[in-house]
This record gives sequence, structure tokens and C-alpha cells, in this order.
Amino acid sequence: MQPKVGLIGLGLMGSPMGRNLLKAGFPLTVWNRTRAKSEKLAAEGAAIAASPRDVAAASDVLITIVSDPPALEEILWGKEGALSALKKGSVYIDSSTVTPGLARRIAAACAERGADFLDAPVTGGTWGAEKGELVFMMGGEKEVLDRVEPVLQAVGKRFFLLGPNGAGQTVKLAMNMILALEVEALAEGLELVTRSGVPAERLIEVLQSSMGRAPVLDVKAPVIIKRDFTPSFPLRLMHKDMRLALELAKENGVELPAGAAAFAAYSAVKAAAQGDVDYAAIANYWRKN
Ligand code: NA7
Repeated sequence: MQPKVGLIGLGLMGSPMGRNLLKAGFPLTVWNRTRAKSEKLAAEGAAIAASPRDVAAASDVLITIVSDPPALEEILWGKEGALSALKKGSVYIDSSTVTPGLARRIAAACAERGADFLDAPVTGGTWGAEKGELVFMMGGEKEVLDRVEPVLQAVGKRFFLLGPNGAGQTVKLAMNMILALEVEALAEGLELVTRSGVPAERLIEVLQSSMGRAPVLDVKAPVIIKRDFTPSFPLRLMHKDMRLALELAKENGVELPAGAAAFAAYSAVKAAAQGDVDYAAIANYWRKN
């Protein structure tokens, strides 16, 4: 019999994940702070719960994907939070990007209720979420992952089990720090060549044939050249991830000199941004300062 799946958080990532769970035939119960987003999925077959608590009570496998640590704490420990209703023997998977410390705190709370927990942030963006081809970075037990893999197959294509609870979040924060640095470096290089009298496209042509080539640069170079910063991965979320990575570094006594400098540049662009923009808008650094 198909496990009953619960999903909390129907943002840019959660909504397409929900759609794919329904397409794969899982009975799905959802909750989102803004109800209109739940109603869209209800039209496709999902049941709407009245609270995060009610989603947990209805689920064998609970998935959450919300903005940041305060949002996650709210849906788990807030009024009518999900944790108090987790079923014994159920599995809870959190795909928000938060801190490894919070992931471990959640794992302990799940264990108290006889439920298992996987921290499972994702990469692949909205495109990967829509195609059901997300890549999961996971912390937890292999036996637990094996139990829920049929559910995760509906939304993802690769599942990296990286260590105990918290390991998924650790790798995700490091990875997004690297992506932020790559795109910041690209923006710097483009600014340097264009302000020195060489068209941006010439640098890109050469980059494409060099060891400096990277898929993220393939995607973000045209965005920067066209200056179309419609969010694909919003700057506000990348900024949050860099902040969390720097917090983790501090906790562990690790210096991240380039990360700290890039964070200051992203912060300046975020403060000056009007509305939601993609993190490639780091290229606006030279427009705003
Ligand atoms: P979005 O599209 O910004 O969606 C964020 C979701 O989080 C959305 O469902 C929000 O509900 C929900 N949210 C935000 N704050 C709260 C609070 N305080 N309480 C309950 N729910 C909340 O982000 P993405 O889908 O792109 O990304 C989600 C995560 O994956 C994030 O950690 C990324 O870094 C990776 P709303 O609809 O606004 O009411």
C-alpha cells in the first residue's frame, strides 16, 4: 500500500514537488501558510489540512520545505506545530536549507516521538523540482533512506547519504557558498573586461573553452549580460545560505575569507534591490556602489 505523504511548504520548490507526488499516485495532505497555494494543489487531488499538526497526524512520510530556520521552527514547534503529532514509526524529511545544528535538534525531537528524521536539502532549482529530478544531500541512517526512497523517487533523481543527521545541511551550505563565489567571480571578471573596453561575450567565449568553464557560469553568464534578474534562485535565499555557512564556519573555528567578502558584496546588492531578484544580480554591485 502507498504510504500517506504530508507536505508542508508550497513555495517555488514545494509546489512542484507536491504535484509530482500526486502524479506518482501518493495520497497527499498539504499545508501552507498562504492557503491559496494549497488550493491549487487541492484542485489536483491533494487534501488540505488545517495546520502543520494535522498534516503530521495524517502522514507516514512527512516532507517540509520552507524558507529558513525561523520558518521551520514555527511549523515544527509553533502553535499547532507538526512535531507534536508525528506518528510513531513515521519518517520526517526536511528539505529546507537550514543549519546542521537545527537538523540535529529536530532529529532528537523525532527520536523522542519514535519517528526517524532525514535532513535532506536539495539542489536543482525550480527546473529540477518541476521535472522531479532534484538532487538530495542527506544526513541520517541508510535504513531510513531505503524506507522512503520510493517516495523520494517521485521528486528526485540522486540521493547522496553524506553522514549522520546534519551532514546533508553541512554539504548544502558549502555547496551554495561555492556557487555564490563562482557567480560573484564571474560578475567581477565581466565587469573588468567590459570596463576595460572588451565586450563581455569575448570573455565568455574563452571561458567556455577553458578549465574555468562551469555549468553555473553557462547559465548565469547570459543572465548577467542581458541584465534579466528574474529570480530562478532568489538572492534572498542565497544570502540566507551564505549567512548560515558563515555561522557554521564560526561555530567550527574555520575562516572563510572569500566567503565573508562575497557575503558583504551580496548584502550590499540585496539591500539596494527592488523586489525579488536572482542571485546573479550580484552584477549590480557595480551599479549601486
Ligand atoms: P519560497 O518560494 O520563498 O517558499 C518559502 C515557503 O516557506 C513558502 O511555502 C512560505 O509560505 C513558507 N514560509 C516562510 N515563512 C514561513 C513561516 N514563518 N511559517 C510558515 N511557513 C513559512 O522558497 P523556495 O520554495 O524556493 O525554497 C524553500 C527552501 O528550499 C529554502 O530553504 C531554500 O533555501 C531551499 P508562504 O507561501 O509565503 O505563506
